[in-house]
Amino acid sequence: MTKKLPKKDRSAVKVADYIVERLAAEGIDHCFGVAGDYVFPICDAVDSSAKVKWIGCANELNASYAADGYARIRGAAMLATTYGVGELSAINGVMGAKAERSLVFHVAGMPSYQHQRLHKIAHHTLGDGVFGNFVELSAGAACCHAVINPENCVVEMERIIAEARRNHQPAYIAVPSDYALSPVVSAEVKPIVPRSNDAALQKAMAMIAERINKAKSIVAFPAFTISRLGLQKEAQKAIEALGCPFVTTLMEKCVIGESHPQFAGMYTGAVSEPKTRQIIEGADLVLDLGGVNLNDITTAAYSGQLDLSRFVTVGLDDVRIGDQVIANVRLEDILSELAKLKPSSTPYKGKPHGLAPVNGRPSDKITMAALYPRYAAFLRAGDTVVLETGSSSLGVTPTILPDGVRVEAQVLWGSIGWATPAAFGVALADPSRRTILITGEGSHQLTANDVGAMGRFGANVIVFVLNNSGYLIERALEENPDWTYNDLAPWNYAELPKALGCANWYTARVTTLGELDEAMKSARASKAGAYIEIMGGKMDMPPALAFAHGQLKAMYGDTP
Ligand SMILES: Cc1ncc(C[n+]2csc(CCOP(=O)(O)OP(=O)(O)O)c2C)c(N)n1
Ligand SMILES: [Mg+2]
Repeated sequence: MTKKLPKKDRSAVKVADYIVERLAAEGIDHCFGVAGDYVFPICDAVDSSAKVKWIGCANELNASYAADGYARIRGAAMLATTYGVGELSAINGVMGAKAERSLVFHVAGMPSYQHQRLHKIAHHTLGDGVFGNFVELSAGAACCHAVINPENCVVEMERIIAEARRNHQPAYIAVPSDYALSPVVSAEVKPIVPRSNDAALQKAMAMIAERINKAKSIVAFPAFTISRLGLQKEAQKAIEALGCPFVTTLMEKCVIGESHPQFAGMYTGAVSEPKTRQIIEGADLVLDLGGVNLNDITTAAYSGQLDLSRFVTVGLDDVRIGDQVIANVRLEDILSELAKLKPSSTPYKGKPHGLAPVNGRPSDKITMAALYPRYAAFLRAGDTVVLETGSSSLGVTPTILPDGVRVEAQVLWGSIGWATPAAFGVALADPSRRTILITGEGSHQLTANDVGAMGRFGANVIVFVLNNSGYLIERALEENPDWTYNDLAPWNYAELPKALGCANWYTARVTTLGELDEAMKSARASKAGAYIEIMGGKMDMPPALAFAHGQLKAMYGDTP
């Protein structure tokens, strides 16, 4: 007699639904992606979810950038791609999120387990019956990964989420299409929240306090990770309790309001204001809060002299003082401990950094000297500015901006085209703020098609595209500015929103300051999005770029 098997539980949660619901519980309510047959079960789970909305992008690279932008605001994002062709297109964006510590959950649909087991020759493969070719590649762009099956799904999701949160970097989740439709095998799990070890926290704080007490001069150096983790207020409280000046790099632009009395300016190596440079390079103790990234861009070609032996570096998960590392302490816990300190002396008070005056006559052509102060005058509290790599970011970052403005840029990874979809993701992540995209036209050409997605999903971004007839930053970074590879197809940028289906957007192409001022007013008033093409000079560049032009050997090394 055959044993009677229990009836299949039709009401059991499917793997795909479980993954979507579990990610929704991480505060994610949009999924960026491009559909494809292997990822259909995930797409279906999103489309039928009451919590997560499907946000179709023009391609997977755009979707990965949009997810990065969204994650920067929300703390985490979801990206869905199909096997091979889709996930590989997303790798640059996911890798950028890894470099810049933005938490993107990248879910990729794989061919079914059954086809994998039979080594079928399937589409989107190399035709070799091997199905592990791409997992390693996508996993390389994440800090952890899992190949999901119904048995491991519940446990693996907890492991992945905890590990991604610990590092604040992407996680890769690959799901075979038949498994995605199978019921999950339930397991007892509790979400793992990264926490400090109490003893380690006490030890770290005692060591930091000793350094603080001994130091004659202290400076705080909040890192870009403060914004990624949403710890801006906590960092500000800690810095106020310390009473010391604080300095930022390009990567932390506006992490704390620039009118804060303790703000001592932006550190950009030898091109910093002398006072800023003296404060940080001369400090006995530099309290690096979050792990600042001292790369060629933030240090202006490794110029300046920071003495790393004077640093106390509070990482996301450890504290480093000289050769000593105290593991298992979280940045957020150190910040709240620092906030309890009583400042011993009167707090530092720097001279206020006012906005640069707006200059030029209405009939003047638009120069960079007139453009950047205009951005500062245009921006206001409640704006989130997404800055593209290129001359624009080198023009905006040294400009003092009003309090309440948030800035997002991809300074370290620096993949051009990032900012357009990232602005889309930022806008969806927090519609209560106005998202402003500032990009060069060359970068925009890589990903401009997702201006269509902005229109489709009602992301009312104000887009500024600087049209300076090519790759200005590249012209400036070479001895010869006229190589033809820095030229571009001359698009009619201001016509893009219409062609891409953005209804009721305000659009303009401006060549004079008067036209620019008018366009800025109309863009601000637009209930839908706005798109302004700014005609700039082919070699008109902001001062920071002109400086870099004189530092080519330091940046790239001497010719052998
Ligand atoms: C994906 C990628 N490809 C190439 C580059 C090299 N690159 C850096 S900036 C730049 C040109 C940017 O030009 P544009 O957006 O027009 O800004 P501009 O400097 O002209 O204002 C290029 C090609 C890069 N950073 N990323
Ligand atoms: Mg350009």
